[in-house]
Amino acid sequence: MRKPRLSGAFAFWTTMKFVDEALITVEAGNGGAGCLSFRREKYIPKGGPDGGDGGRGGSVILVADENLNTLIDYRFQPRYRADNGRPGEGRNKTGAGGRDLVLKVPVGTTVYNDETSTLIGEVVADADLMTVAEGGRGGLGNTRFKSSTNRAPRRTTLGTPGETYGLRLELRLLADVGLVGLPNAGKSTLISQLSAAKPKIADYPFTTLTPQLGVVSLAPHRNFVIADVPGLISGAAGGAGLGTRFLKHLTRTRILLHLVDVSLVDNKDPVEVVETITDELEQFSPSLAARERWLVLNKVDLVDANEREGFITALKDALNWPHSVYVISGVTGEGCELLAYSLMSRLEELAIERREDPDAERAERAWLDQMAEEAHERIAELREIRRMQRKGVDVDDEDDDDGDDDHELEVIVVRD
Ligand SMILES: Nc1nc2c(ncn2[C@@H]2O[C@H](COP(=O)(O)OP(=O)(O)OP(=O)(O)O)[C@@H](O)[C@H]2O)c(=O)[nH]1
Ligand SMILES: [Mg+2]
Repeated sequence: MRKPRLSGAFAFWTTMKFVDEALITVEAGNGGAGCLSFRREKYIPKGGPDGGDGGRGGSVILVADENLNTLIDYRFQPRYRADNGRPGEGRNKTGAGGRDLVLKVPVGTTVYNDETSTLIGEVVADADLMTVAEGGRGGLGNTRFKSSTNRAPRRTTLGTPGETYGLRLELRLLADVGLVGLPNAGKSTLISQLSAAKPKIADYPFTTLTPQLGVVSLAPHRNFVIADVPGLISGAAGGAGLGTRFLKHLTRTRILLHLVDVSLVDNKDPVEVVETITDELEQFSPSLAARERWLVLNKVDLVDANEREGFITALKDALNWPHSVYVISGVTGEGCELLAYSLMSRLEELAIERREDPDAERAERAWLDQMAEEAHERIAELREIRRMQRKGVDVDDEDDDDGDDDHELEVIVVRD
């Protein structure tokens, strides 16, 4: 097969540490105090009140920046504070407002309140803004309290404190296509066949320990991002193997590719294998399991050439799959080009649908939100199970002692 070539924009690659989670504290500025002051002017012995209001405290605002693809900086500096508002002054001068603190985050960053674990929001497009801590209001100067009965009020108020929150920032890899399958199904081999990504490939399970991204570039402006995540095994939803926590990276994809090893070298029945993965996806997030998922029957080079046609036809009949089914060999490249172009066309079709039909766009957004929510809940549940297990409390779920969601991910990122 002719390997899809990388176009200019994607020709430059680099590998870097990719952090997909960060805990930060954000503190908005306090409002400035109101001022107590009276006019003191020549020839006016008893001037009225002229204390101005305090200025607003600065807010902490997140802004999406498409040039960023990591939250790593937030690991090094976890605390952020916006300026306080200045106090009011005489001559009815309002105090200067505190400057807002604007923090750049990658597009796709989701923000949670870390204490309550509630979703605050997400920045989805370049330059999207989200206020995460509101600055305090300025206090009132004594001018405000002037009335017909009190011409010389000495009352003022303090500004209100700025909001302070502990936030958990999460970044999902933004890929259009996500790969799922058992360990050894050939996911990494396929991504290396289709893109410039060079993931580790080996003949043992769990070669891939962290998600990897590759860009499949067919022509200028015709490219998509494909995500390779660690393999799933039976019981993954309960934490077996590497568990399902990496699946959250697939909750932003449009199409899932489900790779199935059809070589039968390990004596696994492909139909059962497909069911295993479907079950695990369903337990993790029913709406992720219901996503458009193409079956990719892989390692077809290992099937005897004479029996191949009959074998594949029988297998397709047995699977009775509702979406597309492709037959490939990630190693020889057979069928890979057709798969890549079909994915591209389908992604373009879906994009046009979303652009032209507001209902389709709304439905897709709702679906993405639902997947993100289910994933978040399931991961929180698993975290809780692990916490209980560490405390020695007996829980029904499968043992899962990998314990650490906090690792760094190694991915290949794209620089223009
Ligand atoms: N003959 C043949 N071997 C393949 C094919 N695709 C993958 N393999 C082999 O299968 C083994 C596993 O491939 P990987 O790409 O590492 O599989 P994976 O799904 O990424 O596995 P994990 O990362 O462990 O989940 C390697 O030895 C590959 O060389 C194929 O199409 N034909
Ligand atoms: Mg792999």
